[in-house]
Amino acid sequence: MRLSRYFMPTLREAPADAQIVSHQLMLRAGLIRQEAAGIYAWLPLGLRVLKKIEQVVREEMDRAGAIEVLLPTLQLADLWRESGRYDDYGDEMLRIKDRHDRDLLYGPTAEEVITEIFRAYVKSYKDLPKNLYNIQWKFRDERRPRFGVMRGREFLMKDAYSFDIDEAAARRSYNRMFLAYLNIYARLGLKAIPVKADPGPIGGDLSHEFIILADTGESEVFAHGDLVEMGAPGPDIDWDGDLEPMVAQRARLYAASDEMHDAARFEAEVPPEKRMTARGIEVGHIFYFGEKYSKPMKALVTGPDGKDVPVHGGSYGVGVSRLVGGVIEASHDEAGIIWPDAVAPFGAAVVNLRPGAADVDAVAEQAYKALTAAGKEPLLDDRDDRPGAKFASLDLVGIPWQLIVGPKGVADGTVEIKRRATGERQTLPLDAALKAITG
Ligand code: 5CA
Repeated sequence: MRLSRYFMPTLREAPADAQIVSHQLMLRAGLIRQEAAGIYAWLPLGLRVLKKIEQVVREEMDRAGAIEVLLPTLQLADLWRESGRYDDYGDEMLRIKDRHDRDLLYGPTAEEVITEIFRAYVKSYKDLPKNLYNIQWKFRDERRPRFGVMRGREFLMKDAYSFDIDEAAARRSYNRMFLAYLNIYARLGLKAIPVKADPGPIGGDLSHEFIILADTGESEVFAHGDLVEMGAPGPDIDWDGDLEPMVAQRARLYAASDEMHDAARFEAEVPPEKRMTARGIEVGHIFYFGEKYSKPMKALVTGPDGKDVPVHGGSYGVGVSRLVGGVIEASHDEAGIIWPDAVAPFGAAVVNLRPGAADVDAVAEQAYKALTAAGKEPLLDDRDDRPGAKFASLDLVGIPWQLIVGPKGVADGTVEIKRRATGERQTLPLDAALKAITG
């Protein structure tokens, strides 16, 4: 992408109402624009990051055996009347009438829709387990939308739904998601801890939130320090094998958010030097709720004994758009965003310090082509601007590498590279510079 033809509207200052650093930086770097309270347009750079995060989530879901679908944003109120949640959900639900006076709603989650699909097709235990997921916009008419994409009204969620013959099988599905979630956050460069949680309006009796540590987080967490150190299991575990030991190893360590915290247990179970109290951001939430939806909605399957039983369900959410803010909270400095390579909107920027000078243009073009061919998705900064302004905007938007081409270097046969995360600079011949960036 040539920056002179691109749309990257950066701002010198963040609007005064942006309270936390990720919100400020998302506005300044031109990732999003607020269109209404809690409702954002995703500008080109923000969209690229959102898509990258979405893709990481997709790959880890697929790896863990979940199957992607795309559900509608608008749902029939009648389905929610069947489950009994239509009246319970309250003011957070955006209710809509169509021209036939039918009640619709903008989905805040999709347990009912997916249960309706499941019951239409799946009739036998032999077709289980199944786990269907979608990455789709949701709407919750939050009382206090704030912190930008962290608590929006319209937001992008990955929601997966598992179906199993009994509780033991459902537990295996739950475990797959539990570990897949740890892998997702690790790939995004985040430290996430699973915390026992209150199932709230989703219902059920087994639930974990995944919380990334950040001072600006809305949740307070109390946890055993080892949980932070333990990290993710990695992609190469046997997803069809017994995952219980890996989950139990983590779940047995004390971790609770404020509403579930038990100070006496915390002190009894965690030695003083391991007691961690921190603020964090909830970036995922998983639930096992058994027959809560299948029973009222009659999603029955025939078991091995020929009897029909309600299927056992779980649901698993990741806040995809919230994660854009979460990654920034975890990775920035005073100059701006520092994207981890895995989610950077562009892998590198080729900075042409003298656009229009034929020899400089030629080297910049050559670097740009080579990085494109290597799959680095480079940005070519061919803007007619002061070098200082170019560097400042590229630092602000957080491109992981800058490859700087100027007249002096071109005369000497060298370019300069700069790593955004460390600020480290090196002057090298072009080939060596390209090698350093492409690894
Ligand atoms: N049906 C279940 C799982 S699919 C569910 O809706 N769970 S949830 O309510 O916990 O939402 C899942 C994730 O979506 C949360 O962990 C959070 O990361 C994200 N999320 C929830 N509300 C918002 C919001 N208002 N703005 C941004 N992200 C949100």
